[in-house]
Amino acid sequence: MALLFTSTPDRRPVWQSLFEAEGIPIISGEDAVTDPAEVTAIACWVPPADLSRYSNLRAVISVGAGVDHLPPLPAGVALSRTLAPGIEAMVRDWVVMATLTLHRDLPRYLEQGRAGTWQSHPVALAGSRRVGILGMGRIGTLAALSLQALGFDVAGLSRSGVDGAVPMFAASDMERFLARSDLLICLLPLTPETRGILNVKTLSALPRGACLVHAGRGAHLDTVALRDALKSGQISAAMLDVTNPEPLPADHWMWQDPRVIVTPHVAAQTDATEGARHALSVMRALRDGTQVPGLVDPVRGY
Ligand code: NDP
Ligand code: OXD
Repeated sequence: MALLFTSTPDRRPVWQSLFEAEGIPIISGEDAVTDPAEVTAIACWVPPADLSRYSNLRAVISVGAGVDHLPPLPAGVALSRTLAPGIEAMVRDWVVMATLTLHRDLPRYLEQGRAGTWQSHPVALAGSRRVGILGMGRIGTLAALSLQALGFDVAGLSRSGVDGAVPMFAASDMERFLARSDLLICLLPLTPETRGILNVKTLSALPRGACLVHAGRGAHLDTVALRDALKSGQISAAMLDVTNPEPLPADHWMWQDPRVIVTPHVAAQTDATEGARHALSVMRALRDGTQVPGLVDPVRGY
């Protein structure tokens, strides 16, 4: 029973020492595999192309929170996404930063600053800004609580719409949710249902002049729809951590538009210790026959 670790080499020493301390064998890199039958689980961002050589493989662990980049796994192989408080807190921090950036008109002041223009504009109270969070899972809920503590009028939307920390809408009530979102935050997983969800129809359903904060996945957003919405004034500004494609080409219009701020998918990075701890919990579950933590439902896709 061993874990094959194929993620970034700089994390290997931390993983190695934590696994050694627990007495669970770890193999660093595919080149180091001598007997593929020993591999019980693989921790990776992208798994090895040929999984069929690992005849005793029982789980693949995504070293991130998202799993949309992974191919379908062979039958009987569980998919686990890394559950780590650090990932959730980092994305929460990025979302709070982006929300305040747009709420306090920073793109406009940065543009004015480049022209040497000293000019003030009205400042709205946080409580007058209705924030809507699309995706109220582990990260959406954390972000909602922080934004609520800052005074924003926060609501959330999930597939089920079950009660949460803030007023909730179900996916079937999307229009009503969008109509009350002056600032829309996307924290959805990418699934067949959510691909392209930020499109002409949804952006048009927001109040005029709404802002967009997006840290889900690039393929949620139709960038042509965003460009048109910025042009018409339907959307006033956007801050994005994820794009389609990634990396965003150097000549992409979004880099040039002063109303759009892009960060290069850095809202969160998995801390090596937290990632290794999650993988250890998966290995223990496989050993003890208990529920694998972070188990992804292959039908729902998250
Ligand atoms: P969770 O699985 O905990 O939560 C997902 C949420 O999305 C749930 O509330 C779920 O609803 C909701 N949802 C799923 N499908 C739909 C749908 N069709 N319509 C409406 N709501 C839907 O995920 P996390 O909070 O941990 O992570 C969310 C995403 O954040 C990740 O999948 C990833 O894409 C992104 N992410 C980005 C990072 C970055 O660096 N930019 C870092 C980490 C994550 P329900 O509760 O009813 O199931
Ligand atoms: C993740 C990410 O899914 O980095 O963890 O986006």
